[in-house]
Amino acid sequence: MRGRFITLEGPEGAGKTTQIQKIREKLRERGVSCTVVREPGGTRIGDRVREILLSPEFSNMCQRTEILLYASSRAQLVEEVIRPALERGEWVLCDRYVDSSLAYQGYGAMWDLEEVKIVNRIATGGLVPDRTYLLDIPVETGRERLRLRGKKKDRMEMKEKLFHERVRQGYLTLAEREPHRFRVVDGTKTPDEVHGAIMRDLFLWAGI
Ligand code: T5A
Repeated sequence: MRGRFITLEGPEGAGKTTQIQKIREKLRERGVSCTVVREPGGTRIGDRVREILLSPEFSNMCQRTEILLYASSRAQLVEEVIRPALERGEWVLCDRYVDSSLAYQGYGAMWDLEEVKIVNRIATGGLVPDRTYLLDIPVETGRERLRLRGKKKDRMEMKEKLFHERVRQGYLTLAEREPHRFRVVDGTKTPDEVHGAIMRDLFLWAGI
């Protein structure tokens, strides 16, 4: 039986990485084997593309290049990791996927949403997640978390606050349009509370 494809989405510092680790542990306890990946990256080619995409050195990157680079990293990840894992019957937990391109390049950078969708349909061969958790937090909360973490800002994090506000609203719009796939979770709660909310839904949905 084909595995299940779960994605986590959200603005900067929403807690996706933190939650994915917790979900993996909980699923392991239930005997479900998982492959965990993150975007951009997750393959040798994708990791190189990630360096280009996030380096502040390339502040002059044009919008088409950005859309295509995110999609190319994704194409490699789907082909090399995600599809094979699903075909082996594993669950795949993916930290960002096509919805990130729709939210950031579509809503954030205000590129034509249909064009972003077309490019990504080509990149993924039409592979859509079975379930998507949107961790919703205010832009300022996410920024504060990243500031406390103390890592240098990457090219995307350096974008203006208004850009990130559009990303957040864009995500909420995407979730509204596909209520059967998306679950919106309040990302401002403690990590354990967020985890509890995700697992309650996930167990119910998956019937395990
Ligand atoms: N991008 C990506 C696009 O523009 N288009 C695309 O198609 C794709 C795929 C990726 C960048 O690329 C953009 C989006 C991004 O700007 P990244 O470094 O992978 O760059 O960035 P993020 O995915 O945003 O990862 P972050 O690490 O910044 O955020 P996470 O994973 O959401 O958050 P996490 O778990 O690392 O937590 C951040 C901090 O907050 C704390 C953690 O301990 C950590 O210090 N934290 C909490 N604190 C309080 N309460 C909670 N509930 C907390 N949860 C976590």
